[in-house]
Amino acid sequence: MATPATMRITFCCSNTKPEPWLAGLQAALPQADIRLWQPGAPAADFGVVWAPPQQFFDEQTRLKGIFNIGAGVDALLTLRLPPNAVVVRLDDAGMAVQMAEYVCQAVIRHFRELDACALDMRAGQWTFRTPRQRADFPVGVMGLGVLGARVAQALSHFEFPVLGWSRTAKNHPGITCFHGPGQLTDFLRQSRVLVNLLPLTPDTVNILNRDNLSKLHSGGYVINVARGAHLVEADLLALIDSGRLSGATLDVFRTEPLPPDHPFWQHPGITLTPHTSARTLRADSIAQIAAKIMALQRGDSIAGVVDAARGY
Ligand code: NDP
Ligand code: OXD
Repeated sequence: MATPATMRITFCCSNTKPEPWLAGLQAALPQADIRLWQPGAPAADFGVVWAPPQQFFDEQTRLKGIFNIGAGVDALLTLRLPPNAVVVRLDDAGMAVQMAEYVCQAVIRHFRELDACALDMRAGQWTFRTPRQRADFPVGVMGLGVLGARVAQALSHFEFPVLGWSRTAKNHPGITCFHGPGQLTDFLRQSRVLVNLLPLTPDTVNILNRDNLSKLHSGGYVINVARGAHLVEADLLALIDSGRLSGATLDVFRTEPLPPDHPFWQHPGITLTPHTSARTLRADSIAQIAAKIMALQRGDSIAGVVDAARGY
């Protein structure tokens, strides 16, 4: 009887220390041959990747599955991929709760004027501000997927009016749901704080532009935690500087790291973080990827498979 061939897994993740990933994957899949990819490496069955070079896919033409160690696959889908490989994104894997805590803190910090309060205290001033009405701060969440739905739910627990916008129709208790391009204007007009959790696709690039952002309530606030290329940066700056919008919290940028001379660095109305709102958690991600590789080997279906034509 023929011995079943050993499953080969190749790991090719930029800006990622490989050793703990290789050790974790090996512990989770002891029967597999798991190696760091090198040019000329033997053909593998599965790839675990983040921002691999095109050469990786040009050589690894027999991959059955490509596991992206992030939720967003926009960069991956710009590469020529092996035609028969399924592309799998991280499906929460500990990111949803991080995104919920990040967005809730940004909304609450804005709503409660905590930055102004901290500045007053720094200046030795014990001052109170008139409490604002939660009902005056409807929060619109663009994207009601794995992360957006969790964020919308978390915001509703703080009793903000929450609206959501997705590609297909949704029904989430407590969230006013909109969908499709035909309902985008209504969604924006009813939002004061706008949270972006869309994937970056040809349909969503530059969606945070002057025209759309001008539909928010006067004094609107923008929280971009998805991708930098969703936002037309000059439009945001102009709208804040004119007073039409009150500010923004930005975690992602068109160029990362943010260039040293970028106007965002010193802008008093903009709070910045370095693409850190929801980090990939190694142990959770390895457990999810290993379970999915075993499911695929058994011929079972898995969640988180990317539809390349849709772009996410
Ligand atoms: P999902 O694929 O689970 O959800 C995407 C959501 O966007 C879905 O609700 C989808 O609609 C909606 N959508 C897609 N295209 C459109 C469109 N054209 N118009 C309206 N709605 C649209 O993704 P995740 O929630 O897991 O992640 C979202 C993004 O967050 C990632 O793609 C990534 O870019 C970003 N991200 C950022 C991180 C950070 O640290 N800053 C960390 C992790 C992710 P439908 O439900 O109808 O399909
Ligand atoms: C992701 C990210 O897509 O970290 O997971 O941005």
